[in-house]
Amino acid sequence: MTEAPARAVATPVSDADPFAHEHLLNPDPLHQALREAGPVVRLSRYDVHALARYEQVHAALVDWQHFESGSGVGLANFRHEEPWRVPSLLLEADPPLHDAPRRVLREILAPPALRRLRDTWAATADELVDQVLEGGPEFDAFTALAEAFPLRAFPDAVGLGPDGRENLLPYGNMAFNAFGPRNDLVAADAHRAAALGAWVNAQCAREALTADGFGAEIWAAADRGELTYVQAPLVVRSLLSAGVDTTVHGLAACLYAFATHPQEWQRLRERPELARVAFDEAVRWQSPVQTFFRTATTDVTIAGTTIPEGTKILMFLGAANRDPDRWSEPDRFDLTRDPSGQVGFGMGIHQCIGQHVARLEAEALLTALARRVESFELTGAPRRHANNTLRAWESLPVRVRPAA
Ligand code: OVV
Repeated sequence: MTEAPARAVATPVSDADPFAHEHLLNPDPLHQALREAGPVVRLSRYDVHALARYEQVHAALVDWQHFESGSGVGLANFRHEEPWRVPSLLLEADPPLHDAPRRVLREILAPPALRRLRDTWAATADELVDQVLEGGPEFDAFTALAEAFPLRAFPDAVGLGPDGRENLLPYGNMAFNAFGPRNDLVAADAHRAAALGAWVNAQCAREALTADGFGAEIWAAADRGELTYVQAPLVVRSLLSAGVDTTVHGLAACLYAFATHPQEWQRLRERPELARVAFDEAVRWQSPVQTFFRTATTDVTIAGTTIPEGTKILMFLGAANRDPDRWSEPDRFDLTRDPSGQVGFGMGIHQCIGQHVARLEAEALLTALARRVESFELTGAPRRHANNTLRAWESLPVRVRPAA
């Protein structure tokens, strides 16, 4: 995607702070302004370049040679700043170091390997939905479903022990805040960062994991020589870092979408096999992971703007996923569209490796709900949760009409 800097252009500059609460809680207006400003915008507040159009975000995601991850995928540049934890072998690594961990985890989380979970998770979802509905028609769909279901399904699949699971969501929230600037959101968790980190690291040890989960399979790959024994616990850590909050807010995006689009809910009830497309469309529409950074490995010219070697580029996945040049009526949640190509899971060599796990969770929960819930609606204003990276939720109050 790099080009000769033949026609230098005046790069638009924005002094907006994308990590201010105002924009985190309601990102669409800023996304639109950045898309319209140009293909590359300099963010003066952080002295980084930003991409908000689909074409440039996609191009940067697939060009790992020019846009590296090894210097960190947050604002912090690991060339100059100490990372807050040992860097991830998957997220914060480039080929060739990235290759072995990626290959190992891809096999473990591939659709054929997940088949054994399908019936278990369907039963877990049925049981959860029954329990919630027994409590009456009004509940908070965020806590009762979007948070509760992944917490019942995923930690068991990894093979975590029973104790301390309440640390998973706070740790993920902290990890996703850490990609942003050291603002108030990072400061709010500083007092427990060490304790949460120590708990997560302890769960990555072979002895802490059951013999039949993803964690044990990662350690077995080390036994086969596909990973070192130093790498294995860090790959387990990736599951615990990226695997819970993402699915929680992705499922919340689905529930919010359906609560506000009753015709689409009817469509899903008639054709529950649409559950997976519905999840992908919700991920496009809300983009639970809003942003990631890359670092330029050389001077890179995009649409006439030269981004200097060694500097950070902020990719607005959420803005790309609503770019009107790529999507018709991008602000509409629409089960008849083909959401493939959306960049909510990224694209290229770092594309979300857990996406099949997430889709399976969504399929289980949405089909369980589709059988039992004729319609549902919001009973109050949903509440967002501010996070430097996640488009996150705090509350989704709903009332359901149970199916006959
Ligand atoms: C928070 C996060 C997102 C994606 C990947 C990872 C962490 C990782 O640790 O690999």
